[in-house]
Amino acid sequence: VVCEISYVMVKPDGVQRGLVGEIIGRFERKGFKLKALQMRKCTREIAEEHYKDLKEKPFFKDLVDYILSGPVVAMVWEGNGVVASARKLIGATNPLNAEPGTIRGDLAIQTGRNVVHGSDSPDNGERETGLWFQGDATVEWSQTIQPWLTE
Ligand code: DAT
Ligand code: MG
Repeated sequence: VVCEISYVMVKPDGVQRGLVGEIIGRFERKGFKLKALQMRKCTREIAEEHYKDLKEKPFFKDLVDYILSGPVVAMVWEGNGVVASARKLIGATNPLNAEPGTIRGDLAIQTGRNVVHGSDSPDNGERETGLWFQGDATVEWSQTIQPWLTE
């Protein structure tokens, strides 16, 4: 039974740069299952709660302002190992250190504009999904290609 989910988000720079399809496509082609998708402008409360572990960092305010600077595309992806795999697909926090082939390695040049977020643990996948998709249930559906993706 699959129960692991990752909260993935195209940040405002990714939306403005027209990278939404490119980023969603990488997770879709990998084979993970899309459970929720919404374009939205978030509130300061949600942005601060999302990044609460970084509250003491000197860049916290700039980070929150950046997340609020335009719409984001919020997603939930499901699959065994999806959290760690999504982090690999996304690449290192500093895009200059991110491997070519990763989203940040291919598409970004600065930590403060690194186009995409992915949860760093299964617990945070649940926490962030609850935060961004409050009340809106994620969608239950069966992916008919599933037997061609997993045994
Ligand atoms: P990640 O997004 O790879 O999980 P993180 O959780 O450590 O990285 O930090 C969240 C975001 O905060 C990151 O995507 C960009 C920003 N950030 C992290 N470290 C930073 C730094 N040293 N200077 C500016 N922004 C930073
Ligand atoms: Mg993080």
